[in-house]
Amino acid sequence: MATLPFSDIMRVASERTRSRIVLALDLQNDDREALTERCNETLESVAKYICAVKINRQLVLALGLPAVSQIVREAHEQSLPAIMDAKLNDVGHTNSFMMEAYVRAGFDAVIASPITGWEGGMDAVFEIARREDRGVLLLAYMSNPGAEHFYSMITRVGDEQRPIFESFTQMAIEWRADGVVAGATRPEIIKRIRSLVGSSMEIYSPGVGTQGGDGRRALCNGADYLIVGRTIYGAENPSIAARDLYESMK
Ligand code: O7M
Repeated sequence: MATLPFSDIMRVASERTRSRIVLALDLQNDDREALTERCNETLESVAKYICAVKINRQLVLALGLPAVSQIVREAHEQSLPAIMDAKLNDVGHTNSFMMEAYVRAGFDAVIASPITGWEGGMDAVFEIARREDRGVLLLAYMSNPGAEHFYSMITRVGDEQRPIFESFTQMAIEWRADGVVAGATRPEIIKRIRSLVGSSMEIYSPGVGTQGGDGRRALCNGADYLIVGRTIYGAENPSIAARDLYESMK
C-alpha cells in the first residue's frame, strides 16, 4: 500500500470511510488458528467504520510475523492501512533489524519511542522508513495514569525548562515524523501538542472508552485519529460497537 507519504495514505483512508478510528487489534487466544480467524473476522466486520488498523507486539508474539503479515494483507484488501505498534526504542542496529522485518511484513507505518535520541537510535528507524516509503509515529505522551511521572518531567534544554513531552514533540518535528501519539485521557496535553506541531503532523490518540478518554474531546482538542481497542473488539458485537462510536464521532 505504501507509495504515498503515510499521512496521505491515512487521509485517503479516512476520507473513504469518513472515519477517524484506528482499530487496535489486541485480540488474544492461545489457539493460533482461532486467533487469526477472529482477527480477520473482526477486521471485516468493522472495516467500514474505521480508517486503519494497529497491531501490537502481543499479536506478533502469539502468531509470529509471517501470520501477522497475512492479517496486514487482509487489512490492505479492505483498503485499510496497517500500523505496527512496535514502540521501537533500542540502539540503531537492533532497531534496523526490527524495522526491516516490519517493512517486509507489509506495515505502512511503525510506532517508535523518541527516548533513544537520534544518533545510533532513531536515525536507523527513520532511514529505513524514508527508503521504503513508510511512516514513523512517535510517542509523545502515554494514556495511562502513571504516565505523568515521566512525560511531564521537567527537563532543561539550554536555558529553557520544559516538560519532556514537549521535547519529544520537538524531536518529532525536527525528525519529520509522520505523527505523534498522545493519550485521549489527557485532552489538555493534546491541545498543547497541537499548538506545538501546528498543521505539520497528525496526532493519534489512544485511551478512548475503556481507559476513560473522551474521543470527541480529544478530536476537539486537536487529535486527528483515535486509537480504539477494547471498546470495539471487546463488545458483544464489535460491528455495532464500531458503528456506535463512528456515529458518535460525527
Ligand atoms: O482501547 P484500548 O484501551 O483497549 O487499547 C488502547 C490501545 O492503544 C492499545 O493497543 C495500546 O497499546 C495503545 N496505547 C495506549 O493504550 N496508550 C498509549 O499511551 C499508547 C498506545 C499506543 O497505541 O501507543 C502507540
